[in-house]
Amino acid sequence: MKILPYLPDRSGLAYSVGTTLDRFIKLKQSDFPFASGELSQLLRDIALAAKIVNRETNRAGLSNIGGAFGQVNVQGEEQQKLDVIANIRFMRALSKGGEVCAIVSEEEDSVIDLQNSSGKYVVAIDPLDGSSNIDVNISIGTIFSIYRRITPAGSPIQQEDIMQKGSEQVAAGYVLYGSSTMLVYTTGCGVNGFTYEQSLGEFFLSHPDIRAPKSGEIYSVNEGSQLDWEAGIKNYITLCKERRYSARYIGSLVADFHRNLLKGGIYLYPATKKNPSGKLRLLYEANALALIAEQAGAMATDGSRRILDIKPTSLHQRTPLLIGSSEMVQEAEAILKGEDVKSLI
Ligand code: AHM
Ligand code: MG
Repeated sequence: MKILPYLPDRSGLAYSVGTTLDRFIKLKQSDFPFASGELSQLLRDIALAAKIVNRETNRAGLSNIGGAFGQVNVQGEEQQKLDVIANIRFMRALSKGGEVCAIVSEEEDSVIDLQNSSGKYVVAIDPLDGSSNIDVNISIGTIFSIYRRITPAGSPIQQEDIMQKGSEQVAAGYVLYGSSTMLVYTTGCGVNGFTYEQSLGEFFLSHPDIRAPKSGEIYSVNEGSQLDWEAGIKNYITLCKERRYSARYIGSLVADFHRNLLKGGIYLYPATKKNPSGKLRLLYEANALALIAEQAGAMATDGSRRILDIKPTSLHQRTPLLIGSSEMVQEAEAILKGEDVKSLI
């Protein structure tokens, strides 16, 4: 009898396409010699909640969970039923694990103290972003930021634990519930994307080490607000049109960001007369995507400052956001500052 040894291809085994998220997290953990495994567990908890939210969004049309919930959140926006459901799912997942001591959520007025003072991490989350697209089968997303608390574990949560700059994030990511469902995250060592395989109930590495193109030919902005823009934004968008760039705007930040990250492009949500500080929230929308952008070689700014350098002063603080391919963001920022663009073109 002949016995043949099975010789698996061990080259780059750790991070090869098809690796499960769970295995990837475990392998990555060994990159940090003193890691205790809590962050890894936290990422798994988020992935589990994402699977549940994915299931809810997929069958929303059949289970009477579409439409408005009947309440407005602290920002005066009408909550959708799925916003509320996603919030509950993530709250449960994050509170059960024991790694998290406090949560900031778009759907909650105040910081949620999980009464777990031994938890090392603070999470800021938009459980379901792109509310206006929920009921019409258009891509939506979850955005999350993870911070290590500053005050010692075991003591009560303090403001300084919550109000940290984006540059202090230890991990950040998003889930895109789109034509396929993807989880994209960073722990500060590059960006990796995982596609959800529904029948197996697993996320698999599909986009290892994502690198954003330096430039692109897509601009994403709500042009319906043009009359409310400042001159700088008008000038930049005019330039995009003169160059015959493509306009692509879904109205779901995660989806617009994800496309531009892979294909090259810029997303802008500037200050407008209606929203003088922009619309998007620093803590649980802009910061996470800014970290991912930078880790992938792209950029994020509010028009004059790096997003990750902004010190938050309030929980639901808004910020203008220009994010995407580095050369495009630099050029847009220069135009906003009134610099002579001709020399830049
Ligand atoms: P939301 O958190 O209430 O869903 O709002 C955020 C969304 C982003 O996903 C999207 O890019 C933006 O709001 C769209 O806003 P607008 O309709 O003003 O263009
Ligand atoms: Mg949102």
